[in-house]
This record gives sequence, C-alpha cells and structure tokens, in this order.
Amino acid sequence: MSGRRALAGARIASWLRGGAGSRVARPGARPKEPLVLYEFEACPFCRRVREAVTRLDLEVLVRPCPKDGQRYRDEVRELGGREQFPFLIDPNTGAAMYESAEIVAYLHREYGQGAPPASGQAGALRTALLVASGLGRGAAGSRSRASRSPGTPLLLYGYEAQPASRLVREVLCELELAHLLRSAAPGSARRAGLGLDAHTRVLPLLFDPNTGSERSGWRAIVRHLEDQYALAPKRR
Ligand SMILES: N[C@@H](CCC(=O)N[C@@H](CS)C(=O)NCC(=O)O)C(=O)O
Repeated sequence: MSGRRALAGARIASWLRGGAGSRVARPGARPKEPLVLYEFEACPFCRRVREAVTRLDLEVLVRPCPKDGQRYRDEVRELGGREQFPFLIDPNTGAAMYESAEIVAYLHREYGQGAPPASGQAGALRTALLVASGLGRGAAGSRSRASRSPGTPLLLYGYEAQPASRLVREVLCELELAHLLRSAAPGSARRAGLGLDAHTRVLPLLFDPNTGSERSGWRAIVRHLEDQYALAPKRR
C-alpha cells in the first residue's frame, strides 16, 4: 500500500475519533515509573487506552502483542491469567488490570483531574465507533512478523491521533518491538525539549539506543525499523 493511502486511512481513523487522543487535557500527578501496557495497534479497546495516555501526557512502556505474537503474550497470561488486551501494569501502585474502560478510569483517577470524557468510557455505541474508526487501516498492526528483538526498548515520541505516529506504531507492533512511548501531543510539556521544527525535526521521533540512532518522521523511522529488526517483509 502506498504511503499516501496508508496515511489517509490513519487520518480517517483520527477524524472518526473526533479529536480523541489529539491533545493533552487535565493531566494530574506524574507516575515515578513508566506504566507498562500490553496491547496491539489494531485493537480498538487498546486505542481507548492509548487515547487516555495522550490525554494525560503519560510515558508508557509498550510491549506489543499482535494476534499471533510470540514475544510478550506468555507474559500477559502469566501475570494476568489470560490473553486479553489491553492489559496494564502500574509498578507505582502494584495495580494490574484488563478492561479498557476500567484502565481509562484508573488512569484518570491516578494521573488526571476529573472523570474521563465520554469517548473513554464503556458502552455499545462508543465501542462500535471505536471499531469503525480502525477499518481504514485494515489488518495493519494486528499480525506479527518475524523480527530481531532490540536489547533495549526503543524510545518513541508521538501521540495517538497523529496519523504518522500510527504508521510507526503499526510496524513496532507487527515486529513486537518493546518501546517507551513518550506522549508529545499539543499541550505536552515534553515538546519544548524536542527542538521540533516544521520540516527537518518532526513527530514522530524515534531514538534507538541499540544503534545510537535518531530518526524523525514516519518514513525514516519505518525504514530504520525494517532494516534493523524485520526478518520478514511487510504484508501487502
Ligand atoms: N472488554 C474488553 C475487551 C477486550 C478485547 O476483546 N480485546 C481483544 C482484542 S481487540 C482481545 O484481547 N482478543 C484476544 C486476543 O487478541 O488474543 C476491553 O474493553 O478491554
């Protein structure tokens, strides 16, 4: 699929989500340790949680668990008892939980001010809208591909509703590459330190401590991930 079509699909998803995950809103206390999130990109329930991560401007260690993933799924079964996603662990409080709406409520309670917006709450219609929002990206970010494991997690700056960030997260997910996701949506205090500009240094930004490299923009990041970690080609 061409980059333009992929971006269009990601844009439609963000548009259908009505701005959820596009900016920081009412963050509260900051966790000392990053939260740990087991999830996969194409899972609509996981998106509900990732939108809250953006809203609350959190830093989360993501361990991607695509459908047939080999790397982290066993861990989830051992820690939580079953393979269901999203699954969150908060090392700061010892909390571990499934259920996207419960996770979102928990994040708002611990790290926000006030209740989550309607888009972050459970309900048949809200869930249907979440599912519909992903249709433009088809199966991208749902199945694993053989990959090399990075010794140290990668570091990604981006945010949920940014279409270019989504294209990067899809590849991170398919290759099961653990990464520290540092939210950097409009309104985030992190943006000032990134030296972003309009052309050469843009989000998403990836730092790879394993190779000492830094990449800006989805095309350069995806190329890096494919070159360094993929052992099987992208599905068409
Ligand atoms: N009610 C749950 C539903 C979660 C759910 O059904 N997740 C799917 C992925 S979208 C899942 O875990 N499927 C099992 C699997 O992927 O192995 C929630 O809101 O978190």
